[in-house]
Amino acid sequence: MSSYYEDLAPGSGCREPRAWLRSSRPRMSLNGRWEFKLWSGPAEAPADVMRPDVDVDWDELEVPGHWVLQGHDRPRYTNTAFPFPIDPPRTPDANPTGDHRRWFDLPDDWERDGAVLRFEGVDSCFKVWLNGTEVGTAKGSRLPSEFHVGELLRPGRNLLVVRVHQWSSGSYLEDQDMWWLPGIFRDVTLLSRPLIDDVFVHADYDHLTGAGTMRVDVEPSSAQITIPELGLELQAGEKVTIAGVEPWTAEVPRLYDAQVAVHGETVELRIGFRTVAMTDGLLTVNGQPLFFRGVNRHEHDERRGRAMTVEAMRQDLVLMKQHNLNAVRTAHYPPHPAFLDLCDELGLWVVDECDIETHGFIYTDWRGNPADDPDWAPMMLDRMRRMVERDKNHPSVIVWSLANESHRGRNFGTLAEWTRGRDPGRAVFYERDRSYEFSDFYSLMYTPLEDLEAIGTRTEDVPPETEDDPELETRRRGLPFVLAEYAHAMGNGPGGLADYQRILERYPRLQGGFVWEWIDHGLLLPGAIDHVYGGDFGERVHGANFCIDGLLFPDRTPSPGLTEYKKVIEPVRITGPDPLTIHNLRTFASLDDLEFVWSEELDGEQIDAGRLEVPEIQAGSTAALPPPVETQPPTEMPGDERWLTVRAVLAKDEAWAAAGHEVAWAQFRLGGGSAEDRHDAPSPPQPEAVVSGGVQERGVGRGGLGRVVLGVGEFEGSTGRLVRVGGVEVEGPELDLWRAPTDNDCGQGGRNGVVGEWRAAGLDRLLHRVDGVEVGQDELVVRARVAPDGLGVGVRATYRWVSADDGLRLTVEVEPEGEWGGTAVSPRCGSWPRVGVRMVVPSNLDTVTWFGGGPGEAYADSREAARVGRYTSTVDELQTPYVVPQENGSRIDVRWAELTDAQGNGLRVEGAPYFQLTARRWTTEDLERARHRSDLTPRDHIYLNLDLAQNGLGSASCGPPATPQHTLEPGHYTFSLTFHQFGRSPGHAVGASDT
Ligand code: IPT
Repeated sequence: MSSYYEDLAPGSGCREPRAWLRSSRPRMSLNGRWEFKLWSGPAEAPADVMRPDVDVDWDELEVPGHWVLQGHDRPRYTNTAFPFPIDPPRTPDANPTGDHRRWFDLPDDWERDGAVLRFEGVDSCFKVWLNGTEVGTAKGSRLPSEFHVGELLRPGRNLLVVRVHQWSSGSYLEDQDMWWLPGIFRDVTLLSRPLIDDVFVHADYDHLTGAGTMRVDVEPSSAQITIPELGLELQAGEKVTIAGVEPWTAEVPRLYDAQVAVHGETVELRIGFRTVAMTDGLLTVNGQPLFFRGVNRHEHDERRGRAMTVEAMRQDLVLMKQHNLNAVRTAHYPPHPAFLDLCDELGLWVVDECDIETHGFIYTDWRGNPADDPDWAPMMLDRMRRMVERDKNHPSVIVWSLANESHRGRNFGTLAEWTRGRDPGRAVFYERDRSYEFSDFYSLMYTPLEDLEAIGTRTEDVPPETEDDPELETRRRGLPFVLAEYAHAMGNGPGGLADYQRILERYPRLQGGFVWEWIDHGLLLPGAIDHVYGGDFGERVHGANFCIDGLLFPDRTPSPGLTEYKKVIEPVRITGPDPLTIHNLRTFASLDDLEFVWSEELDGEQIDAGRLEVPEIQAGSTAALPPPVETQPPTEMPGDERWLTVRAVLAKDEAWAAAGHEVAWAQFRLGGGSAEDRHDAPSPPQPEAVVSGGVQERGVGRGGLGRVVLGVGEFEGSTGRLVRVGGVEVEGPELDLWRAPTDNDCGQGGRNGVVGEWRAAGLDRLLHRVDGVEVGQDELVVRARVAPDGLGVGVRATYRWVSADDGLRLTVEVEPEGEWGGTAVSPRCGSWPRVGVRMVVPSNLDTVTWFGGGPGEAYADSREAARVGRYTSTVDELQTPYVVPQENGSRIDVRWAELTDAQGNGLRVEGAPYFQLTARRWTTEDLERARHRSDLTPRDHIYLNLDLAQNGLGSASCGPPATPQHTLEPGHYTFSLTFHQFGRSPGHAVGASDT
C-alpha cells in the first residue's frame, strides 16, 4: 500500500475546485508565524504530530514561506534533472518533511458550520489535521486546495497542523526549470461557509454591434447579479445583451464592477467584455488578431522565492506595462491569484499555464512519462480543473496552456477535451507535442530566424509527428504560430530581438512571442551578499546559472535586455524625418493617450524643442507630418551633428506610469544632405584589405631608445608603448581581441557557443611580441605580432602614431596570419570577440562623459535602445551588474569620450568616426574568473577597451548565436583613435595614479 504522498490520487478530502472569489463572508488569515520542525524524511517524522502535547522541539517559520529560505535545509536548483531517482511514483527516503503548526483563536460568534480551510499553494504534498483530526491531503504545488473543517472547529483555541513533504508523486509533474522550494508558500485562509459556491462569468463582446452579452452561472442559481454602472440586474444563468458596452482589451482594460448576491453573501466581481475566437487561422479578440509582445514569468523574489508579495506582483506588472509588454505566459504554473486580478486591472493578455512539466523524463528517453500514462490522467486532469476553475473569471486570461515541456502524451487529449467543454470561450495551448493535435496553436521555442521566416511563409518542414497523418498535418498548417519562448535572456543578452521582431511583424501567421524570461532566479540567502545559483552548495547535479536568465535582475532592476525589448516592441513606430510618419501598431486603441514631443540637438546639446500636432491615429493606421525643423540646412560646420529626437509620451497618468512616461521614440540625423534613420543600425565592420602604409624603415632597435616623445605622447622606446599623454600616465594601448565570455558566448554545453572555438584558437591567451619600433620624423610605428602559445594562428598589428593638432593619433592595422579558417587539426574560428585596444589609465579618472550611443550598454545585435546623445557617468555606474560577471557595459558609436578626475582634468579619446567604449576597475581576466559579483575587487587602475567592434551577443545559451550580420569575422581591420590630454586648466599635470 502506498502512502498518500506516493500514490496517484491528487488528494483526499478536498472540496471540488471553484472560482477564486472576493466574498463578503468572514474570513481569517492564518498567515504569520507558525511553529515548524524539519525531518529528514517521513520515517523520522512523528506519527502523533497532530497531538497538542507532541514532544517536538519546535522552531519558528514565516508562512507563507519556504523553509529552505529560512535557515532549514537549503534550496536546490536543477533545470531538467529530477533531484531524486526516476522511479515514478516513488520518492526517496530522504524526503524532507516539514511539520507546521499553528494555534489560532476563533471568536465565539464566528460561524463554524460549513467553514472551509483554503491553501493557495503548498509545495509539494501535504496532510492537514485540525484539532487532532485528519482533514485531508493534497498535491499540486501551485494550485489551491480547500477542505471542509466546520465540524472540527472549536470556539476559542484551535490547533492546525500541516505536514509538508518536499517530494511526492506530484513532483514528477513539477519538473519546471526553477529552484525546488518546498513549503506552504501561499496564503492560508479560514473561510466561513461559502453561500455562493462558484461563479462563472461569460461576458462577450460583439465588435460588429458594440454590444455585450452576458450570462453569469452561479451556484446556487438563486443568486442575483447587479452591474450598477450598466443599470443591470439579472438572475444567475440569465443571458442578456447590453448595447454599447466598452470592451476589455489589454490596451484598454475596461472593467465593470459587479456583485453577485444571495442572502448573506455578496461576491465582488470585475467583469470585462471580450470575445476570444480562433478565426481564419488566427487568434482573435473582439474580432482583431492579436500580437503578443510577451514574456514568460516565473514567480520569483530574491529573498522570498515563490512566496510572492502583492507589491512584487504589482511591480512586475507595472514594469511590464512600462516596457511595452502586452502579454505574459505564466511559466510554468498558475500564478498567485492576485496576479491575475492585477492583469485584469492593468491590462495584459495572459496565457495561464497548468502546473505540469515532466521534463526530467528526457533522461529515460521519455520512458514512463506520466503524460502518456493513463494512470496519471486523474492527477493531471485534477490540476487542469483546479486552474481553470480558479481562474475562469479573469478577462485577462485568454489562453489555457496545458503544460510545459512534457513531450507527447495521450493525457493531454483528456485535458484539452475537458477544458474545451468546460470553457469554450478560450483557446488551448500546448507547445511540446509537435503534432499540435490538442493545441489551437502551432508553437516552438528558440526558433532560428530562418525557421521563423519559413513558418511565416508557411513553407516550414513537416514535423515527423504529422508526417504520416495528412489530416493532422493539414490542421497543423492551418494554425497560427506563437513563439512560446525565445531570446534567452541569460546574462548579457539576448541579442537579436530586433531581427526577431522584424520577422514576427512581417507575417500575419506569426502572432508574436514570449521572451524567456522575466526575472533572474538569483536567491539572496539570509546574511549573504551574492545571489546564489545552482552549484553554490556543492551539489553534484545542478543547473548552474541557467536560471539566471531574466530581463530583470533578481532585485527587479531592469537589465539592458529589457530596455532593448521595450524599444524593439514599441507600439508606436516613428519614421522620417521628412515626412515624419507615425505608425500606430496597436490592435485596438488610438494614440490619443499619447503626446508627441520633439527636440533638436547639436552635438548632444538641445537647441530647440516643441510639441507635435498629431491627428487622431486609429489602431493599425499611420499619419504623416511635416518635420518640425529644417532637415537640410544650407551649410554646416564639419563634425557638427544635428539630430532630431521625437518621443511619444503618456499625455496623462495611467495606473502603471505617470504622465510624461516615454512609450516610443526615434532619432534622425539632420543636415549634411542625407538624413539617417536611427532604425537602420550599422552592421559591424567587414574585414577590409590592408592598405600598405608606406612607412620608411628607419627602425630603431629594441631597448636602444629610452623614451620617445611625439607631441603630447611619451613612449617607452624599447616597446613603443605609450606611457604618458601630457600629464596623464597611461599604459599603452595594445591590441585586444578577447572579452570575458558571456553566457550566450558559451552556448549550451559547448554545442552552439562560440567560446569553444575562441579558446581553441587561443584568443583567451594572446601574447604580444614587439617586432620593431620605428621612429620617423613625425610618426612612430610599432610592429607587433599577437598570438597564442602553442598555435600557428596570430595577427600582425601595426600601430602608427602621429601628432595631430594638440593630440596623438593612433592608427591600428590588424592583419590575421595562419589558419583562422581551420585546418585538419585545428577547428575554424568563425569570429573574434572584439577588435580594439586595451589601455590602462589612473584610477582617479573615474568620471566618463561621452557623445555617442547611450545611456546604457549596447552591442551589435542589441543596440536599438541606444540613442545618440551626450552622457555622463562614473566608471562604477558603467558596469552592468550581471549576477554571473561577464562582458558588459560597452557603449556603442562613441564619437568622443572624456575620462576626468574630480577637477575635470583627464584624457579625451576621439574615434574616426566611432568606437566602442568599456571602462572598468578590473581587467577582462578578472571579469572572466569571477563567478559572483563579490569576486570582483577594484584594482588600482581603470582598464579601458576602445573597440572598433565587438561580436554580437546572440542568444546561444538556449537558442541561435549571433547572426552572420552581427558576427565579427577574423579579418583585416584598420581603425583610428586620437588621444588628448583634457583639462579645465591646460597644461595642468593630472592623473598620477593615486596609489
Ligand atoms: C525551455 C523551458 O521550457 C524553460 O522552462 C527553460 O528551461 C528554458 O528552456 C531555458 O531557460 S526548454 C528548452 C529545452 C528549450
